[in-house]
Amino acid sequence: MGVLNVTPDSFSDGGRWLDRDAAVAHGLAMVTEGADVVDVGGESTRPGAADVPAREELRRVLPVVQALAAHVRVSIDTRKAEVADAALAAGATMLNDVSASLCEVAAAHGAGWVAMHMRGTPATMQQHASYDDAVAEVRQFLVERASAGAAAGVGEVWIDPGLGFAKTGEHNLSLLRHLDVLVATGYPVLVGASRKSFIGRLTGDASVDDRLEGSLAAATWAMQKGAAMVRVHDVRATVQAARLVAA
Ligand code: HH2
Repeated sequence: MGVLNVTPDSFSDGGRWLDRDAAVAHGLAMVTEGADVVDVGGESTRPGAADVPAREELRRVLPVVQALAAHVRVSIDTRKAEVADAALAAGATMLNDVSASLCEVAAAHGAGWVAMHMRGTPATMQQHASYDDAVAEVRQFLVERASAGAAAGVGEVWIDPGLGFAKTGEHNLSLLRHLDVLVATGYPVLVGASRKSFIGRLTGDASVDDRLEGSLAAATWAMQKGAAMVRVHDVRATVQAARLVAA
């Protein structure tokens, strides 16, 4: 899954793909590099990010979703039902739902649905990074949400531990270390570690543009532990790693 943030402020690629044509070209380039899905988002969810009004989010994402849907499976990364509904109507076939609350919208469109674990909102989530047992609590939340999605009629339910969302670096590492616990639920697991700050911290404060090797290690680890998909910025390099893991 290649990341395409049509935002001015995403932590790693904010501002680069705000122009529609540049965003579509980047999406198509990721397809050429081997992405199976392009994940289009119009609101940054980095810690402390400001909310974006639905109208602005729609203005950013809809033309990009429309243009890419003819070429590749498109997923829409949003927390808003209104944006999800419009993007799925415009050709997206997967709803990447970091709020894990929009299963009805996915069901209404016959779309796939990713339930990601988070607490609070991006503005407040780092205040909620406290667990007795992060792996067990994340698992319990995701199984409950996934069952709700299936009951709502979603035929393709994914789960995602939400690395960096209401989590410390230690929580992220624990979830990666015990990813098999999520895989054992039977739901396909999506993991997004790409370029996240815990990778920077573990690699001598590598800047966001300098985390490729750490990101590849995290993606390779996740795939080897059974993740069915990884959400990444660097598609070409990750596809090469994925082919080796698969072989
Ligand atoms: N991470 C981000 C955004 N969406 N969706 C899923 N399912 N899993 C993730 O780990 C995930 C996600 C954050 O990364 P990014 O899109 O690069 O940045 P921003 O939120 O600043 O746009």
